[in-house]
Amino acid sequence: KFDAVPFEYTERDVILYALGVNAKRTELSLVYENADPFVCIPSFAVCIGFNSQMQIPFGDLVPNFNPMMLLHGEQFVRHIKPLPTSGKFINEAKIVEIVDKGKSAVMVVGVTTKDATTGEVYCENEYTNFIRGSGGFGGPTKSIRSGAAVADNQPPKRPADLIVREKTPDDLAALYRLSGDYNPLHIDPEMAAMGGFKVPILHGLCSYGIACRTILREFCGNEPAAFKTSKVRFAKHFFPGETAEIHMWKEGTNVIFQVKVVERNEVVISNAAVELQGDWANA
Ligand code: HDC
Repeated sequence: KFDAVPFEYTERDVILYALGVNAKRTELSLVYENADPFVCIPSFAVCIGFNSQMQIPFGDLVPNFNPMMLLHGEQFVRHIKPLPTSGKFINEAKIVEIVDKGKSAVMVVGVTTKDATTGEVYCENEYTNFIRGSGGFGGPTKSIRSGAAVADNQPPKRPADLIVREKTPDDLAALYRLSGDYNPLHIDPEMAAMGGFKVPILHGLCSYGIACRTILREFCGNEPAAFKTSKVRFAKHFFPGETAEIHMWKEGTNVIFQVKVVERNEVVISNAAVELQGDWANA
């Protein structure tokens, strides 16, 4: 366990996040504070918890740590209460597990977000950091996690129930950084080259946010309380400017989904689902 880290945000941050996950000016509920309703996209939960990871001494916990070799591997969020459009929270971080994958290390950081005044829990994040070149330290080779956080979420055999295409702007990673992940991998060509990429790549959490924004609109009528959990695996990198194609299947209370990059015909998000609750789960 690490120190509790406060996090405060305003309506401006909620709008900036929506624009950072490619919301359009016409999506008034997401980008206009006077809209009725004006809502916070549930996936903003990942931004609230993100900075409490910074206190973790990655270099003391795995060998040969190089921050440019760290990629976001997976994300899980338990959406416990809908996020307000402004608020003051406290984040408590802990290491959930560190798995030794031979060449790489997989470090899962859990963050619980509580209202700063009432102590009520609003969301729980699990950030899976995939650290290339930091494996082989003799740690456990298999995860001990279970449940929705590690669910396989294989798409059914039938064609997707819905496919939405969305071109991303070249500048999307530059904009998404302002929601709190200032990792140079997403803006600095020299740092991206150190990480093995020809140009800076998009934040995994930005492509996750694009998918969550789409599912919120298409399956939940923009009602944030519909989200119960969300989980994704970042299977391949995504370059800003490419076109996301989001394939969605309603299966029971889940929306199983995949994100493909059209230009390279690559699946960049796999093993992914948003679990719905309330009326939206049975719709
Ligand atoms: O899947 C590969 C890949 O490149 N994925 C894309 C990664 C990506 O683009 N992520 C988003 C952008 S990076 C980002 O946003 C960083 C952000 O800024 C983070 C900030 C955090 C800051 C923290 C504070 C300082 C790759 C490279 C991840 C894996 O590919 P391979 O090495 O080829 O792995 P593979 O041989 O297929 O599998 C080996 C074992 O690893 C498991 N695995 C595979 N992909 C995984 C993964 N585990 C977690 N997440 C993934 N994405 C496999 O299951 C396999 O395990 P096992 O041997 O037990 O079966």
